Amino acid sequence: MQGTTEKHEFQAEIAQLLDLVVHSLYTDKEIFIRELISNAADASEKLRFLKASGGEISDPDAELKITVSTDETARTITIADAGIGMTHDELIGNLGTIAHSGSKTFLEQIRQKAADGKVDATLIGQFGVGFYSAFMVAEKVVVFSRSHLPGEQGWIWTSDGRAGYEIEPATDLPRGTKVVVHLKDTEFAQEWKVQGVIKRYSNFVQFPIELNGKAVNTVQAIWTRNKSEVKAEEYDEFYKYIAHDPGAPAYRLHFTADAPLAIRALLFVPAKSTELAMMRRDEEHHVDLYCKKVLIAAKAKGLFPDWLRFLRGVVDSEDLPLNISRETMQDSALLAKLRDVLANRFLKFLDEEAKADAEKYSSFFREHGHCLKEGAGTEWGDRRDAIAKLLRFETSALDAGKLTSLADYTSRMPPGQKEIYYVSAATRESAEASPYYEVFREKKWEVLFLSDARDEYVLEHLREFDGRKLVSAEKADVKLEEDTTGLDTDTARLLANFVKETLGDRVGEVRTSKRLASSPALALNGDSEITANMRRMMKAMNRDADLPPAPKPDLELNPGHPLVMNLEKLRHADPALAAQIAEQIHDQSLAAANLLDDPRAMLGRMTALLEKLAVKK
Ligand code: FE6
Repeated sequence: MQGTTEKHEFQAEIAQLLDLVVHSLYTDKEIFIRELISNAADASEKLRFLKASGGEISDPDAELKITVSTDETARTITIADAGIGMTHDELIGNLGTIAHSGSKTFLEQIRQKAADGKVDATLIGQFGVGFYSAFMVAEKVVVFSRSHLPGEQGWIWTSDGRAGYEIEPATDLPRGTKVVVHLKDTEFAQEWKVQGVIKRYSNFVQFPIELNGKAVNTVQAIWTRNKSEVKAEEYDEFYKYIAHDPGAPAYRLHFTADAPLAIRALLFVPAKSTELAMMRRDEEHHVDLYCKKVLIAAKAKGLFPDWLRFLRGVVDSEDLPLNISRETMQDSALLAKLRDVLANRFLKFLDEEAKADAEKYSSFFREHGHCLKEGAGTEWGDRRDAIAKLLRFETSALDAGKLTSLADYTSRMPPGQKEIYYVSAATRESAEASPYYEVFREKKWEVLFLSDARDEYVLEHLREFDGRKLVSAEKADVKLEEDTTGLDTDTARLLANFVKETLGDRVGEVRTSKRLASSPALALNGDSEITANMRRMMKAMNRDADLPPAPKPDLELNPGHPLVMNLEKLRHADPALAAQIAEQIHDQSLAAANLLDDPRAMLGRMTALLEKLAVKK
């Protein structure tokens, strides 16, 4: 056999990853057992499926069980399965390249955390690279594997996790994979220790697990059991097992249905959003689809709408054909029905949870709300209305950090208020300081503060809630009570004419306002279709070329403001200075509305005005 041994080097990223695994992962070293058993279970699950759907496999009678053996004197732990096994190329491909989409992100994350000194070994399983975790405890790992494909021979893969790996052919291997971990110390070569580790979660593994010849688990799919017979800890352990999440889930929904489809589902919402942590969209789904306990599709796309991609769990339906493929997953009518039932059931569940514990629901929404917003922005009809009820926003009526539903907002509306108002701004502070908010603060009408870029899209898509229009404060036609202390209507009109003449076509219309309290003037986006914030977002995404040019904003003067009242006198006494002040008021209003692109002219003029002021005193 000597001459047939091939030597391979690890790809640079893999070498780095292994280095991090060996030197930075120190807590929870035992998870490597869980990861290797999980790989064995996945491989067995795939084989069971192939068998059930009539595929050709070698050793068709080999029993699908997972055997673990420990040897204290040899200092080894061995995990073997009769799953689909790996070919020569798969053995090389699996560990030789970082083709897996998550691996690069994983590497970045783990590097970052290693620098902060807080690497959690469970990270590794979350990215589907659990096999590497063996190198936390191993001085050498030997993998024996033979693929289920008829005619394939066996292979032996050996590595110390440093120099690279060797691969050589083997004769007489049974179908499946055997991983022999040569340990650095004896801890995981001790039977009682390993037994404790396996016991904790092995009841969720769908295959018998034997440790040194003795059965350790009772195989019964947790989702097929009666709800009243499953303990909360068992659910939590199952969640940790399938989600590779060390923490408990935020929500759990275990339900069965008989009509229109026979369904048993066990769904979880993670307490923490992986999307927020990774700062990127998760393109995968994480719910597995079973038919009578046989896995039909892992991470099944099309089982839930994309905006429910944060869900973890399993769905089992007797009504599905076993041979449903990835393609038919997308367009089968049965799947569409299933997807409908599941999404509606989950929305109903969320609605109940939101009513039962609003605080808890708010923390859920902070983590996963962006997904629901995506749903509200893409769905139509009843589904969209159901999601709209589940949205939460910051609002002027509640303290910072507290969230309201649209239903609670409408219940607080005073009799004269007919619409739901919102202000979009990057922060709550700038929303509160917005000139558009002024009239609402004076009237004590509630305004939603939208700080998430998505919110405005969502509310535009919704258009109304419970029969009430959703209106941007920028476009709202809301007036204050008549004020008799300011300029009279005719004088105010003359002043407005003067300002319009001064500004020329730098401004749209200039008129008197009935909605201002403390600002001298307000710039109003004259665009009836697109809010200023929307325009900024489009610009940020380089999509502003698609938009019609923005019309010049209108200017509304506050006839009761001392500066405006004095300006009226000044335009007779010193027209040049009055013009300068009018220009300054205009620029300041634009700045307050976040519509001023270039502040330089304003700053120059400001300096000139201050100079005059300094001379006078
Ligand atoms: C993980 C070893 C590379 C199968 N069965 C089992 N483990 C599997 C696969 N893995 N990938 C496929 C893995 C190794 C190497 C990857 Br080298 F176990 N048990 Cl089919």
